[in-house]
Amino acid sequence: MKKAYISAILAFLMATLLCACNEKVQEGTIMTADNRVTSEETMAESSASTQSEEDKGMFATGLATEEKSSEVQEATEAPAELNDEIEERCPVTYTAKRKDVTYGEFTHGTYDSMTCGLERGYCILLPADYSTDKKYPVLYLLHGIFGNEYSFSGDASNKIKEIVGNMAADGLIDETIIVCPNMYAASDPKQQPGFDAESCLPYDNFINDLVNDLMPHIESTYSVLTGRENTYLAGFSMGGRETIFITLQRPELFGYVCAISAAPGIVATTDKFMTHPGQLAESDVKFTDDATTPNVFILCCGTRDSVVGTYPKSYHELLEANGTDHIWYEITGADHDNNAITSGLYNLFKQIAYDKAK
Ligand code: FER
Repeated sequence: MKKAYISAILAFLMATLLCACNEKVQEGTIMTADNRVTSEETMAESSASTQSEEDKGMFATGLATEEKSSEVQEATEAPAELNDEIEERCPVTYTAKRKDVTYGEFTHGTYDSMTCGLERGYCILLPADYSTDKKYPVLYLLHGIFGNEYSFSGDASNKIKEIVGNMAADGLIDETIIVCPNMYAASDPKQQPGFDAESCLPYDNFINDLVNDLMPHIESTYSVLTGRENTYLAGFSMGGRETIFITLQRPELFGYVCAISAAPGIVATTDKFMTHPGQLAESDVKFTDDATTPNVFILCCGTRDSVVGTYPKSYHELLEANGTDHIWYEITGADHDNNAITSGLYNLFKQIAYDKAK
């Protein structure tokens, strides 16, 4: 009797210990205090349906990076002489809030999508002194998987407002409108994105919504310059994948393009998340011979990207093998995060500045 009692107590103690250990392991591998995913397998293992809203947000706009003080800073670096060299990191002088610059604010709008048969939303960053007396170039900026039109405007650490505002204030680029669409172009409002082929189809349908519905809406609603020279396209991760796809399909529409940390799936492959049927055959990852192509087509990715790994590099290698001009660079030490986003945006605008100054 006494023996059985002692065994029961021992079993209880063991079970309690095991539970505690398990919790520790979960804390250690899934999330750190600042919500960064720390193990590669962790993201792969969590299927779309089990992803929390917080997890999904990380995909849409990148892993959280440490937020430096958001206080107004004096620019510390003098802007360098304009050249066409890629810089891996966006200089602090462009990400910092400057006292003498007024930045634009995001607002929300809607348009009728014939493609989806729905009213759909977008966020738009107008320059601070937006006026119908002027006309502005437009950048369409595409979010990551599980995102929506608020993904970029809701994350102050991507420094979009600062980069575009500071570069315009320095006279490098013209004041530019940035449109952040909802890239999930589903006809059924109840359909949800996820890591399976069918759930990804609405992303591949966005090309139709963008070209036939959103761009005409923006061009008729705001005071914008039209044509490829004044129309730019960029995207992060799933948005980077669709940026490449859209550019290859409609290269005549966009003069300046940047795909940041592009997700797999343009060509057939199986990664840690899912099997991708592929949007294109490998031999079609190129511009057709007679196409009017972008003046600048950038692909970039962090060297430590824990979500898309070397897929962006494989797109670069495929484009190169197929003879399609582009710029490829890596951001040393960057993960699937805002270091890659700020870098891509800065270098896109820098190439625009250089190209237009020529
Ligand atoms: C995938 C890997 C990454 C994928 C999508 C992503 C649809 C997108 C990540 C992101 O947008 O952050 O296999 O398949």
